[in-house]
Amino acid sequence: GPAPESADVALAWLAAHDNTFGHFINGAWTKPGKTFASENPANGKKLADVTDGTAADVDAAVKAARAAFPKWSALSGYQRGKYLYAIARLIQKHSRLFAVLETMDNGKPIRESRDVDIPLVARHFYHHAGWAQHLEREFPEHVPYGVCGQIIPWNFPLLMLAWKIAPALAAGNTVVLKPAEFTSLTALLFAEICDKAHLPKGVVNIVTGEGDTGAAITGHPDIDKIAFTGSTEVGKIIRRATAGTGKGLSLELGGKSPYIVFDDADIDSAIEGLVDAIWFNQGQVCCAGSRLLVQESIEERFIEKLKKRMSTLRVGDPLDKAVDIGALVAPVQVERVRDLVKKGVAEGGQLYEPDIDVPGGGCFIKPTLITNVSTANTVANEEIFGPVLVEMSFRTPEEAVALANNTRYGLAATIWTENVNLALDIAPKLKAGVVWINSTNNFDAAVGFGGYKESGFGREGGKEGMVSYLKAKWEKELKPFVAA
Ligand code: TXE
Repeated sequence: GPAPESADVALAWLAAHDNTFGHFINGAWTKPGKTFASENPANGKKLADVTDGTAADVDAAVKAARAAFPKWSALSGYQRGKYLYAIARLIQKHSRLFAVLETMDNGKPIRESRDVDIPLVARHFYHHAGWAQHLEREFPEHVPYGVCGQIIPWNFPLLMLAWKIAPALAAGNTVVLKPAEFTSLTALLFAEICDKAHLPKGVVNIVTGEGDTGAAITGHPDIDKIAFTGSTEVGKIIRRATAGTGKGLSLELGGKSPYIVFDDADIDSAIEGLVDAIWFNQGQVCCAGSRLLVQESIEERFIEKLKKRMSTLRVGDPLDKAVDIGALVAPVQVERVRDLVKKGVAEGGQLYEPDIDVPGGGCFIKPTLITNVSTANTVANEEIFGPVLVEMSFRTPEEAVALANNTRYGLAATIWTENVNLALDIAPKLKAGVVWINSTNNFDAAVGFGGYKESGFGREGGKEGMVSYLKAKWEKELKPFVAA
């Protein structure tokens, strides 16, 4: 196969920073404080030391964002759009560095960071640059919130940053963003991109740290809106923490999304879709198709084919361009996934792991299938957030809908059938923010994404996502449009 992607470009960037980072506040790097290590989950090697943000660091970042807000929000949308275009172009220009750094920090295959994550990041900034220019016309009675506190997870580090920062900036807000502790590095590289784009200082502030740093953001009195993506557990903590305040709030939380295969489906396509649904990004995807529901009449044949396909998946070095499944983000996640699999087996599930090689010394887990599962089992209900698929069967479409909706979550759902009438009948009955028909894991900046039930509330992307960074406000006299 092709030679693995070289790590050099990322190692050189880290070395240029002495592998040690402070926060990016008010357009400048702070002196590193107490730090924690950021490791490559594929080999356990330390990549850098990252500062564990204190409440005082968060406060400094909020002050910078507050000070930058009046001028930034007073720019015309066209002027703000120009900065977003500049950021999008710079991300494309440095896409190789971003992709390699993301893969080393997170463990995801380079094919994914190169072909999915980073292009979608650029797309998100281009899309919102467009929105910025239309705001005065489309939402004349709206104003930005002010300072937004944004807390993101580690599964799509730079993409989740883009989902948060692009619409916030387009709308005229300023931000304090905290990346997840496992994956701070591309957010820090992004800070440099903001600088290169001549973004006014204080508009984007990046504060690194763990849960306490996040809590300092959600509890800060001078933040106007919180946007969070992460675990349902922390989402509930944040909802409680902000309940007694006037803060805006959007939550994008966990999922246990059904992947429904009817007996008339194109089986080969359904299996390829499933590979994408549950083994993309090692299954660490909030909308992963993690609950396979197969119509009973084809169950045996389908599972047999699926097992064959699983045995052709390649698990290994994420920088290897031929690898399908890389490393999970951190040892603690490997433990969490293994514990859930053990529970699944203890409760009667039947385990299948293909007989394939997996490298040692890193956070690798084989693609895993658990069959013979019932709705009462832990693995049928809890988000596993790993490369583990759980399977159940159904007889009728009504039963498929009931099983699909039998969850506290509701982020996504997939239907596989050649019968378009059936698909269009089922789709509206599924309680999920997005329903894919004969495709899966499709995203676009122009489409709002978010959940039902405990998967959270608010939408990101699309018009809904744009509106979520604006407050309705009626002013008698509208500001005239000022061209730059
Ligand atoms: O998430 P956390 P964890 C799920 C997934 C995974 C599990 C645990 O099932 O196995 O959560 O992952 C910050 N106040 N998802 O523990 O803790 C934290 O620093 C404010 C699904 O890593 O929710 C990080 O930046 N912030 C999910 C962010 O929250 C706090 C993606 C997310 O980490 C905080 C991630 C607090 N009290 C995990 N505590 C998805 N929906 O995609 C932590 N944080």
